[in-house]
Amino acid sequence: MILIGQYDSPFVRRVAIAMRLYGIAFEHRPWSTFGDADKIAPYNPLRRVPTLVLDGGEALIESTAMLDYLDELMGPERAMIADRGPARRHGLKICALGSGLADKAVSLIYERVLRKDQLKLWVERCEAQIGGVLDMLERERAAVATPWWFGERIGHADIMVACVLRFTSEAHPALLSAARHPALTAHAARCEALPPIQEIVQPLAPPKG
Ligand SMILES: N[C@@H](CCC(=O)N[C@@H](CS)C(=O)NCC(=O)O)C(=O)O
Repeated sequence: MILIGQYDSPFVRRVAIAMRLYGIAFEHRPWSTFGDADKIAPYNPLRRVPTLVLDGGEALIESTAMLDYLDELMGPERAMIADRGPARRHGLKICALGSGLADKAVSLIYERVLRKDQLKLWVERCEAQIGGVLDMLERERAAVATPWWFGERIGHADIMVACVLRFTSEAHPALLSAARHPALTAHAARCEALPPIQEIVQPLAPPKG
């Protein structure tokens, strides 16, 4: 399999970390969304990353669809999310909050670096959405007594939240703080201490306007 995209993307990183934790080998093509858009386009006309090219040539888009495929390969015992019921719905909700937060953090960085005059209405909306999700995730994580969000094993929710926390802290440091988000700060530290997660990392390099 070929994973296209750079590890400063929280979406690319969550997929790469899952593949590493599952022990699935892959070729990494660290193409940039803007600089290498023409290389990405034949696989994904959205020119977005991650794009995952399967061994038969089929290209998957959307990180959630990639994890769904990887989970199917692994089977329900090894999958890093419950296979049904309330635990699955809750796991998907935490993942959706994390990936939605990443969407807004990415939008906001594009607004800041690509637009000459930022649109105040959009900046304030993104900041309110980011702040609201961080506060909800903080409450949710603080209420969990187990080492990981859903028990004794790391899961997709843990990884998604860790990836978006790193991205947000690099892209918008004023929006995230240990004082306001202590449980999330501890969560990020626990995840980032794991060797496979430490190895899959890249400092943020936003596009230039
Ligand atoms: N929902 C998508 C989001 C992917 C995404 O937004 N990727 C960003 C990089 S972090 C991208 O490709 N941006 C370029 C663009 O939107 O044109 C997923 O989960 O894979």
